[in-house]
Amino acid sequence: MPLLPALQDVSGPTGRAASREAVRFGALSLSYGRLAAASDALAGRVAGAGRVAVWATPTAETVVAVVAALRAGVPAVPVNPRTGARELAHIVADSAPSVVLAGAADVLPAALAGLERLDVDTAAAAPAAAFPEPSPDSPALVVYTSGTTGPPKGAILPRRAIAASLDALEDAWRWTGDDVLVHALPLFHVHGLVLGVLGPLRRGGSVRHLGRFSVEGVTGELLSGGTMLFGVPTMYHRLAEALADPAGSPGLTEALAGARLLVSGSAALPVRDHERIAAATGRRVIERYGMTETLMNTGVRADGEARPGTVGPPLRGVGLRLVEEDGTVLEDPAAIGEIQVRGPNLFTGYLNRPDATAAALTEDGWFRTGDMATLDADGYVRIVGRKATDLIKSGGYKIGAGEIENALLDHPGVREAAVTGEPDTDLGERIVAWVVAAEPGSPPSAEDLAAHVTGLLAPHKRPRTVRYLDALPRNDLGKIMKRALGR
Ligand code: MCA
Ligand code: AMP
Repeated sequence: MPLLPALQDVSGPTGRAASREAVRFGALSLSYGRLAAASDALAGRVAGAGRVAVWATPTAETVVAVVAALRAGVPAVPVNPRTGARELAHIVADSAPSVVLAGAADVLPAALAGLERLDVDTAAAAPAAAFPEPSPDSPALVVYTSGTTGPPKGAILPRRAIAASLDALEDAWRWTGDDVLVHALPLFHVHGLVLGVLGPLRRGGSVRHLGRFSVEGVTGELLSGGTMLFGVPTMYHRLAEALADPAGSPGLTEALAGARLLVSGSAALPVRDHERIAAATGRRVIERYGMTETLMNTGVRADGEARPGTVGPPLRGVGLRLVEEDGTVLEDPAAIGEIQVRGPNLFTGYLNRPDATAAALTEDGWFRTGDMATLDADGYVRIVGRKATDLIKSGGYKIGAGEIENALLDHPGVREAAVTGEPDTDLGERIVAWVVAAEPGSPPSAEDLAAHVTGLLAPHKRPRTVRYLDALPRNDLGKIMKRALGR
């Protein structure tokens, strides 16, 4: 089966009728026929390119660009349009795209100026070209994801992983072409792009993207035909807050109560928000657990029990085990161990990083997630923490403390810096920078440091709190003792 069967043959027996809506962004709606035509027209132009960068704004242009690359069998590298100069330079140098795909009105930064630019036209008509389906093992996407230290790594996702993971979700959630997915997730990560766009397109269903998250937007789309909502816990927290103030959000209770599935992922959904939404709407949010490198590993089934604090059992085809520090597989499911996963949903490796790929996988192909968990008696996975304290999840984004520390140290007013995550009711974790100023009498302001990090890396990596110290706590070997920083 091709990766996107509904686009292969828009009017044939396997495809949806050409006039059926595929994607909607605000007032712009693309039918399957239009999406197939626009993406095939672009596919003809990118065919043969080594890799293409996609300027991944939350727009229909991004969908056309990614689908075109998939049709042409050219790996796409989705780029956060808010990426700062240093991170963008790294992504461009590392992934070496030959072309960048962007909307005609998009202004691209200097780091992309050396690439051929192709403007995406959502109204383009395709020449009648047939694209052979590429091999399942060929790379479809390269998605950049942060580690504890160093710049982000490009996870190579083959077509088979995307197909396997989306089909496992079809099985778990009874996801069909009749579903209308609503979300407001960014289109440069797995959650928003693979689950949130390729998911509906693989099923022949539709997606309505809000452009940016708002309680009113979610309410409106769910009340006008949306059947499923995907979001990160920060979004569900904001919905729970709005529910607590019914006068301020008319229709929200009915909207959430009427949805077929409310799904949360990318970080742990606080039990309190889960319970608040359940109490107000009678609906329980279900959680699924995944990673950029593994796509989806576990998920509560549509007909399963949405137990707060758990991410459900392994999805179809996914092997999951808990291991001790020394690699011993745990026999006692109630004991805490690191989650390892294996299956067709896995990436093939990090681009240009055989060292990191080898470190992430065991000899027999299990991926070391770094997530710590226990198992309930019926196999439900309960994530209890992370191995690395230097990884922060803020708003559902994974952020490495090391990359922020390096950026802070490049500020002339900073002599020493350490970054930690602190609990935050809205973001899950909040980035906190601990700074020793070069001139203690005139330290750089918190706003200045946030703008500095935003300019080099990305806005979601900026410190939300800055604390000034005379010296960082260090052990006898000179290593910063982050635990002494109040983590
Ligand atoms: C703020 N802004 C700035 C600055 N400060 N811009 C420039 N310079 C600055 N110094 C802008 C932001 O870009 C944004 O603009 C607005 O101000 C608010 O920013 P921020 O405070 O960061 O937004 P927020 O309110 O904290 O956002 C919450 C959020 C967001 C909407 C929940 O965190 C989000 O979209 N999270 C989703 C993360 C995600 O998809 N993760 C998936 C990866 P504007 O408002 O215009 O944008 S995990 C994954 O894929 C795995 C497989 C999985 O399991 O899912
Ligand atoms: P990323 O590298 O951005 O793909 O983030 C993957 C990480 O997000 C995982 O390793 C987990 O730590 C976390 N994660 C994703 N989904 C969940 C969930 N439902 N509950 C808890 N953590 C999650």
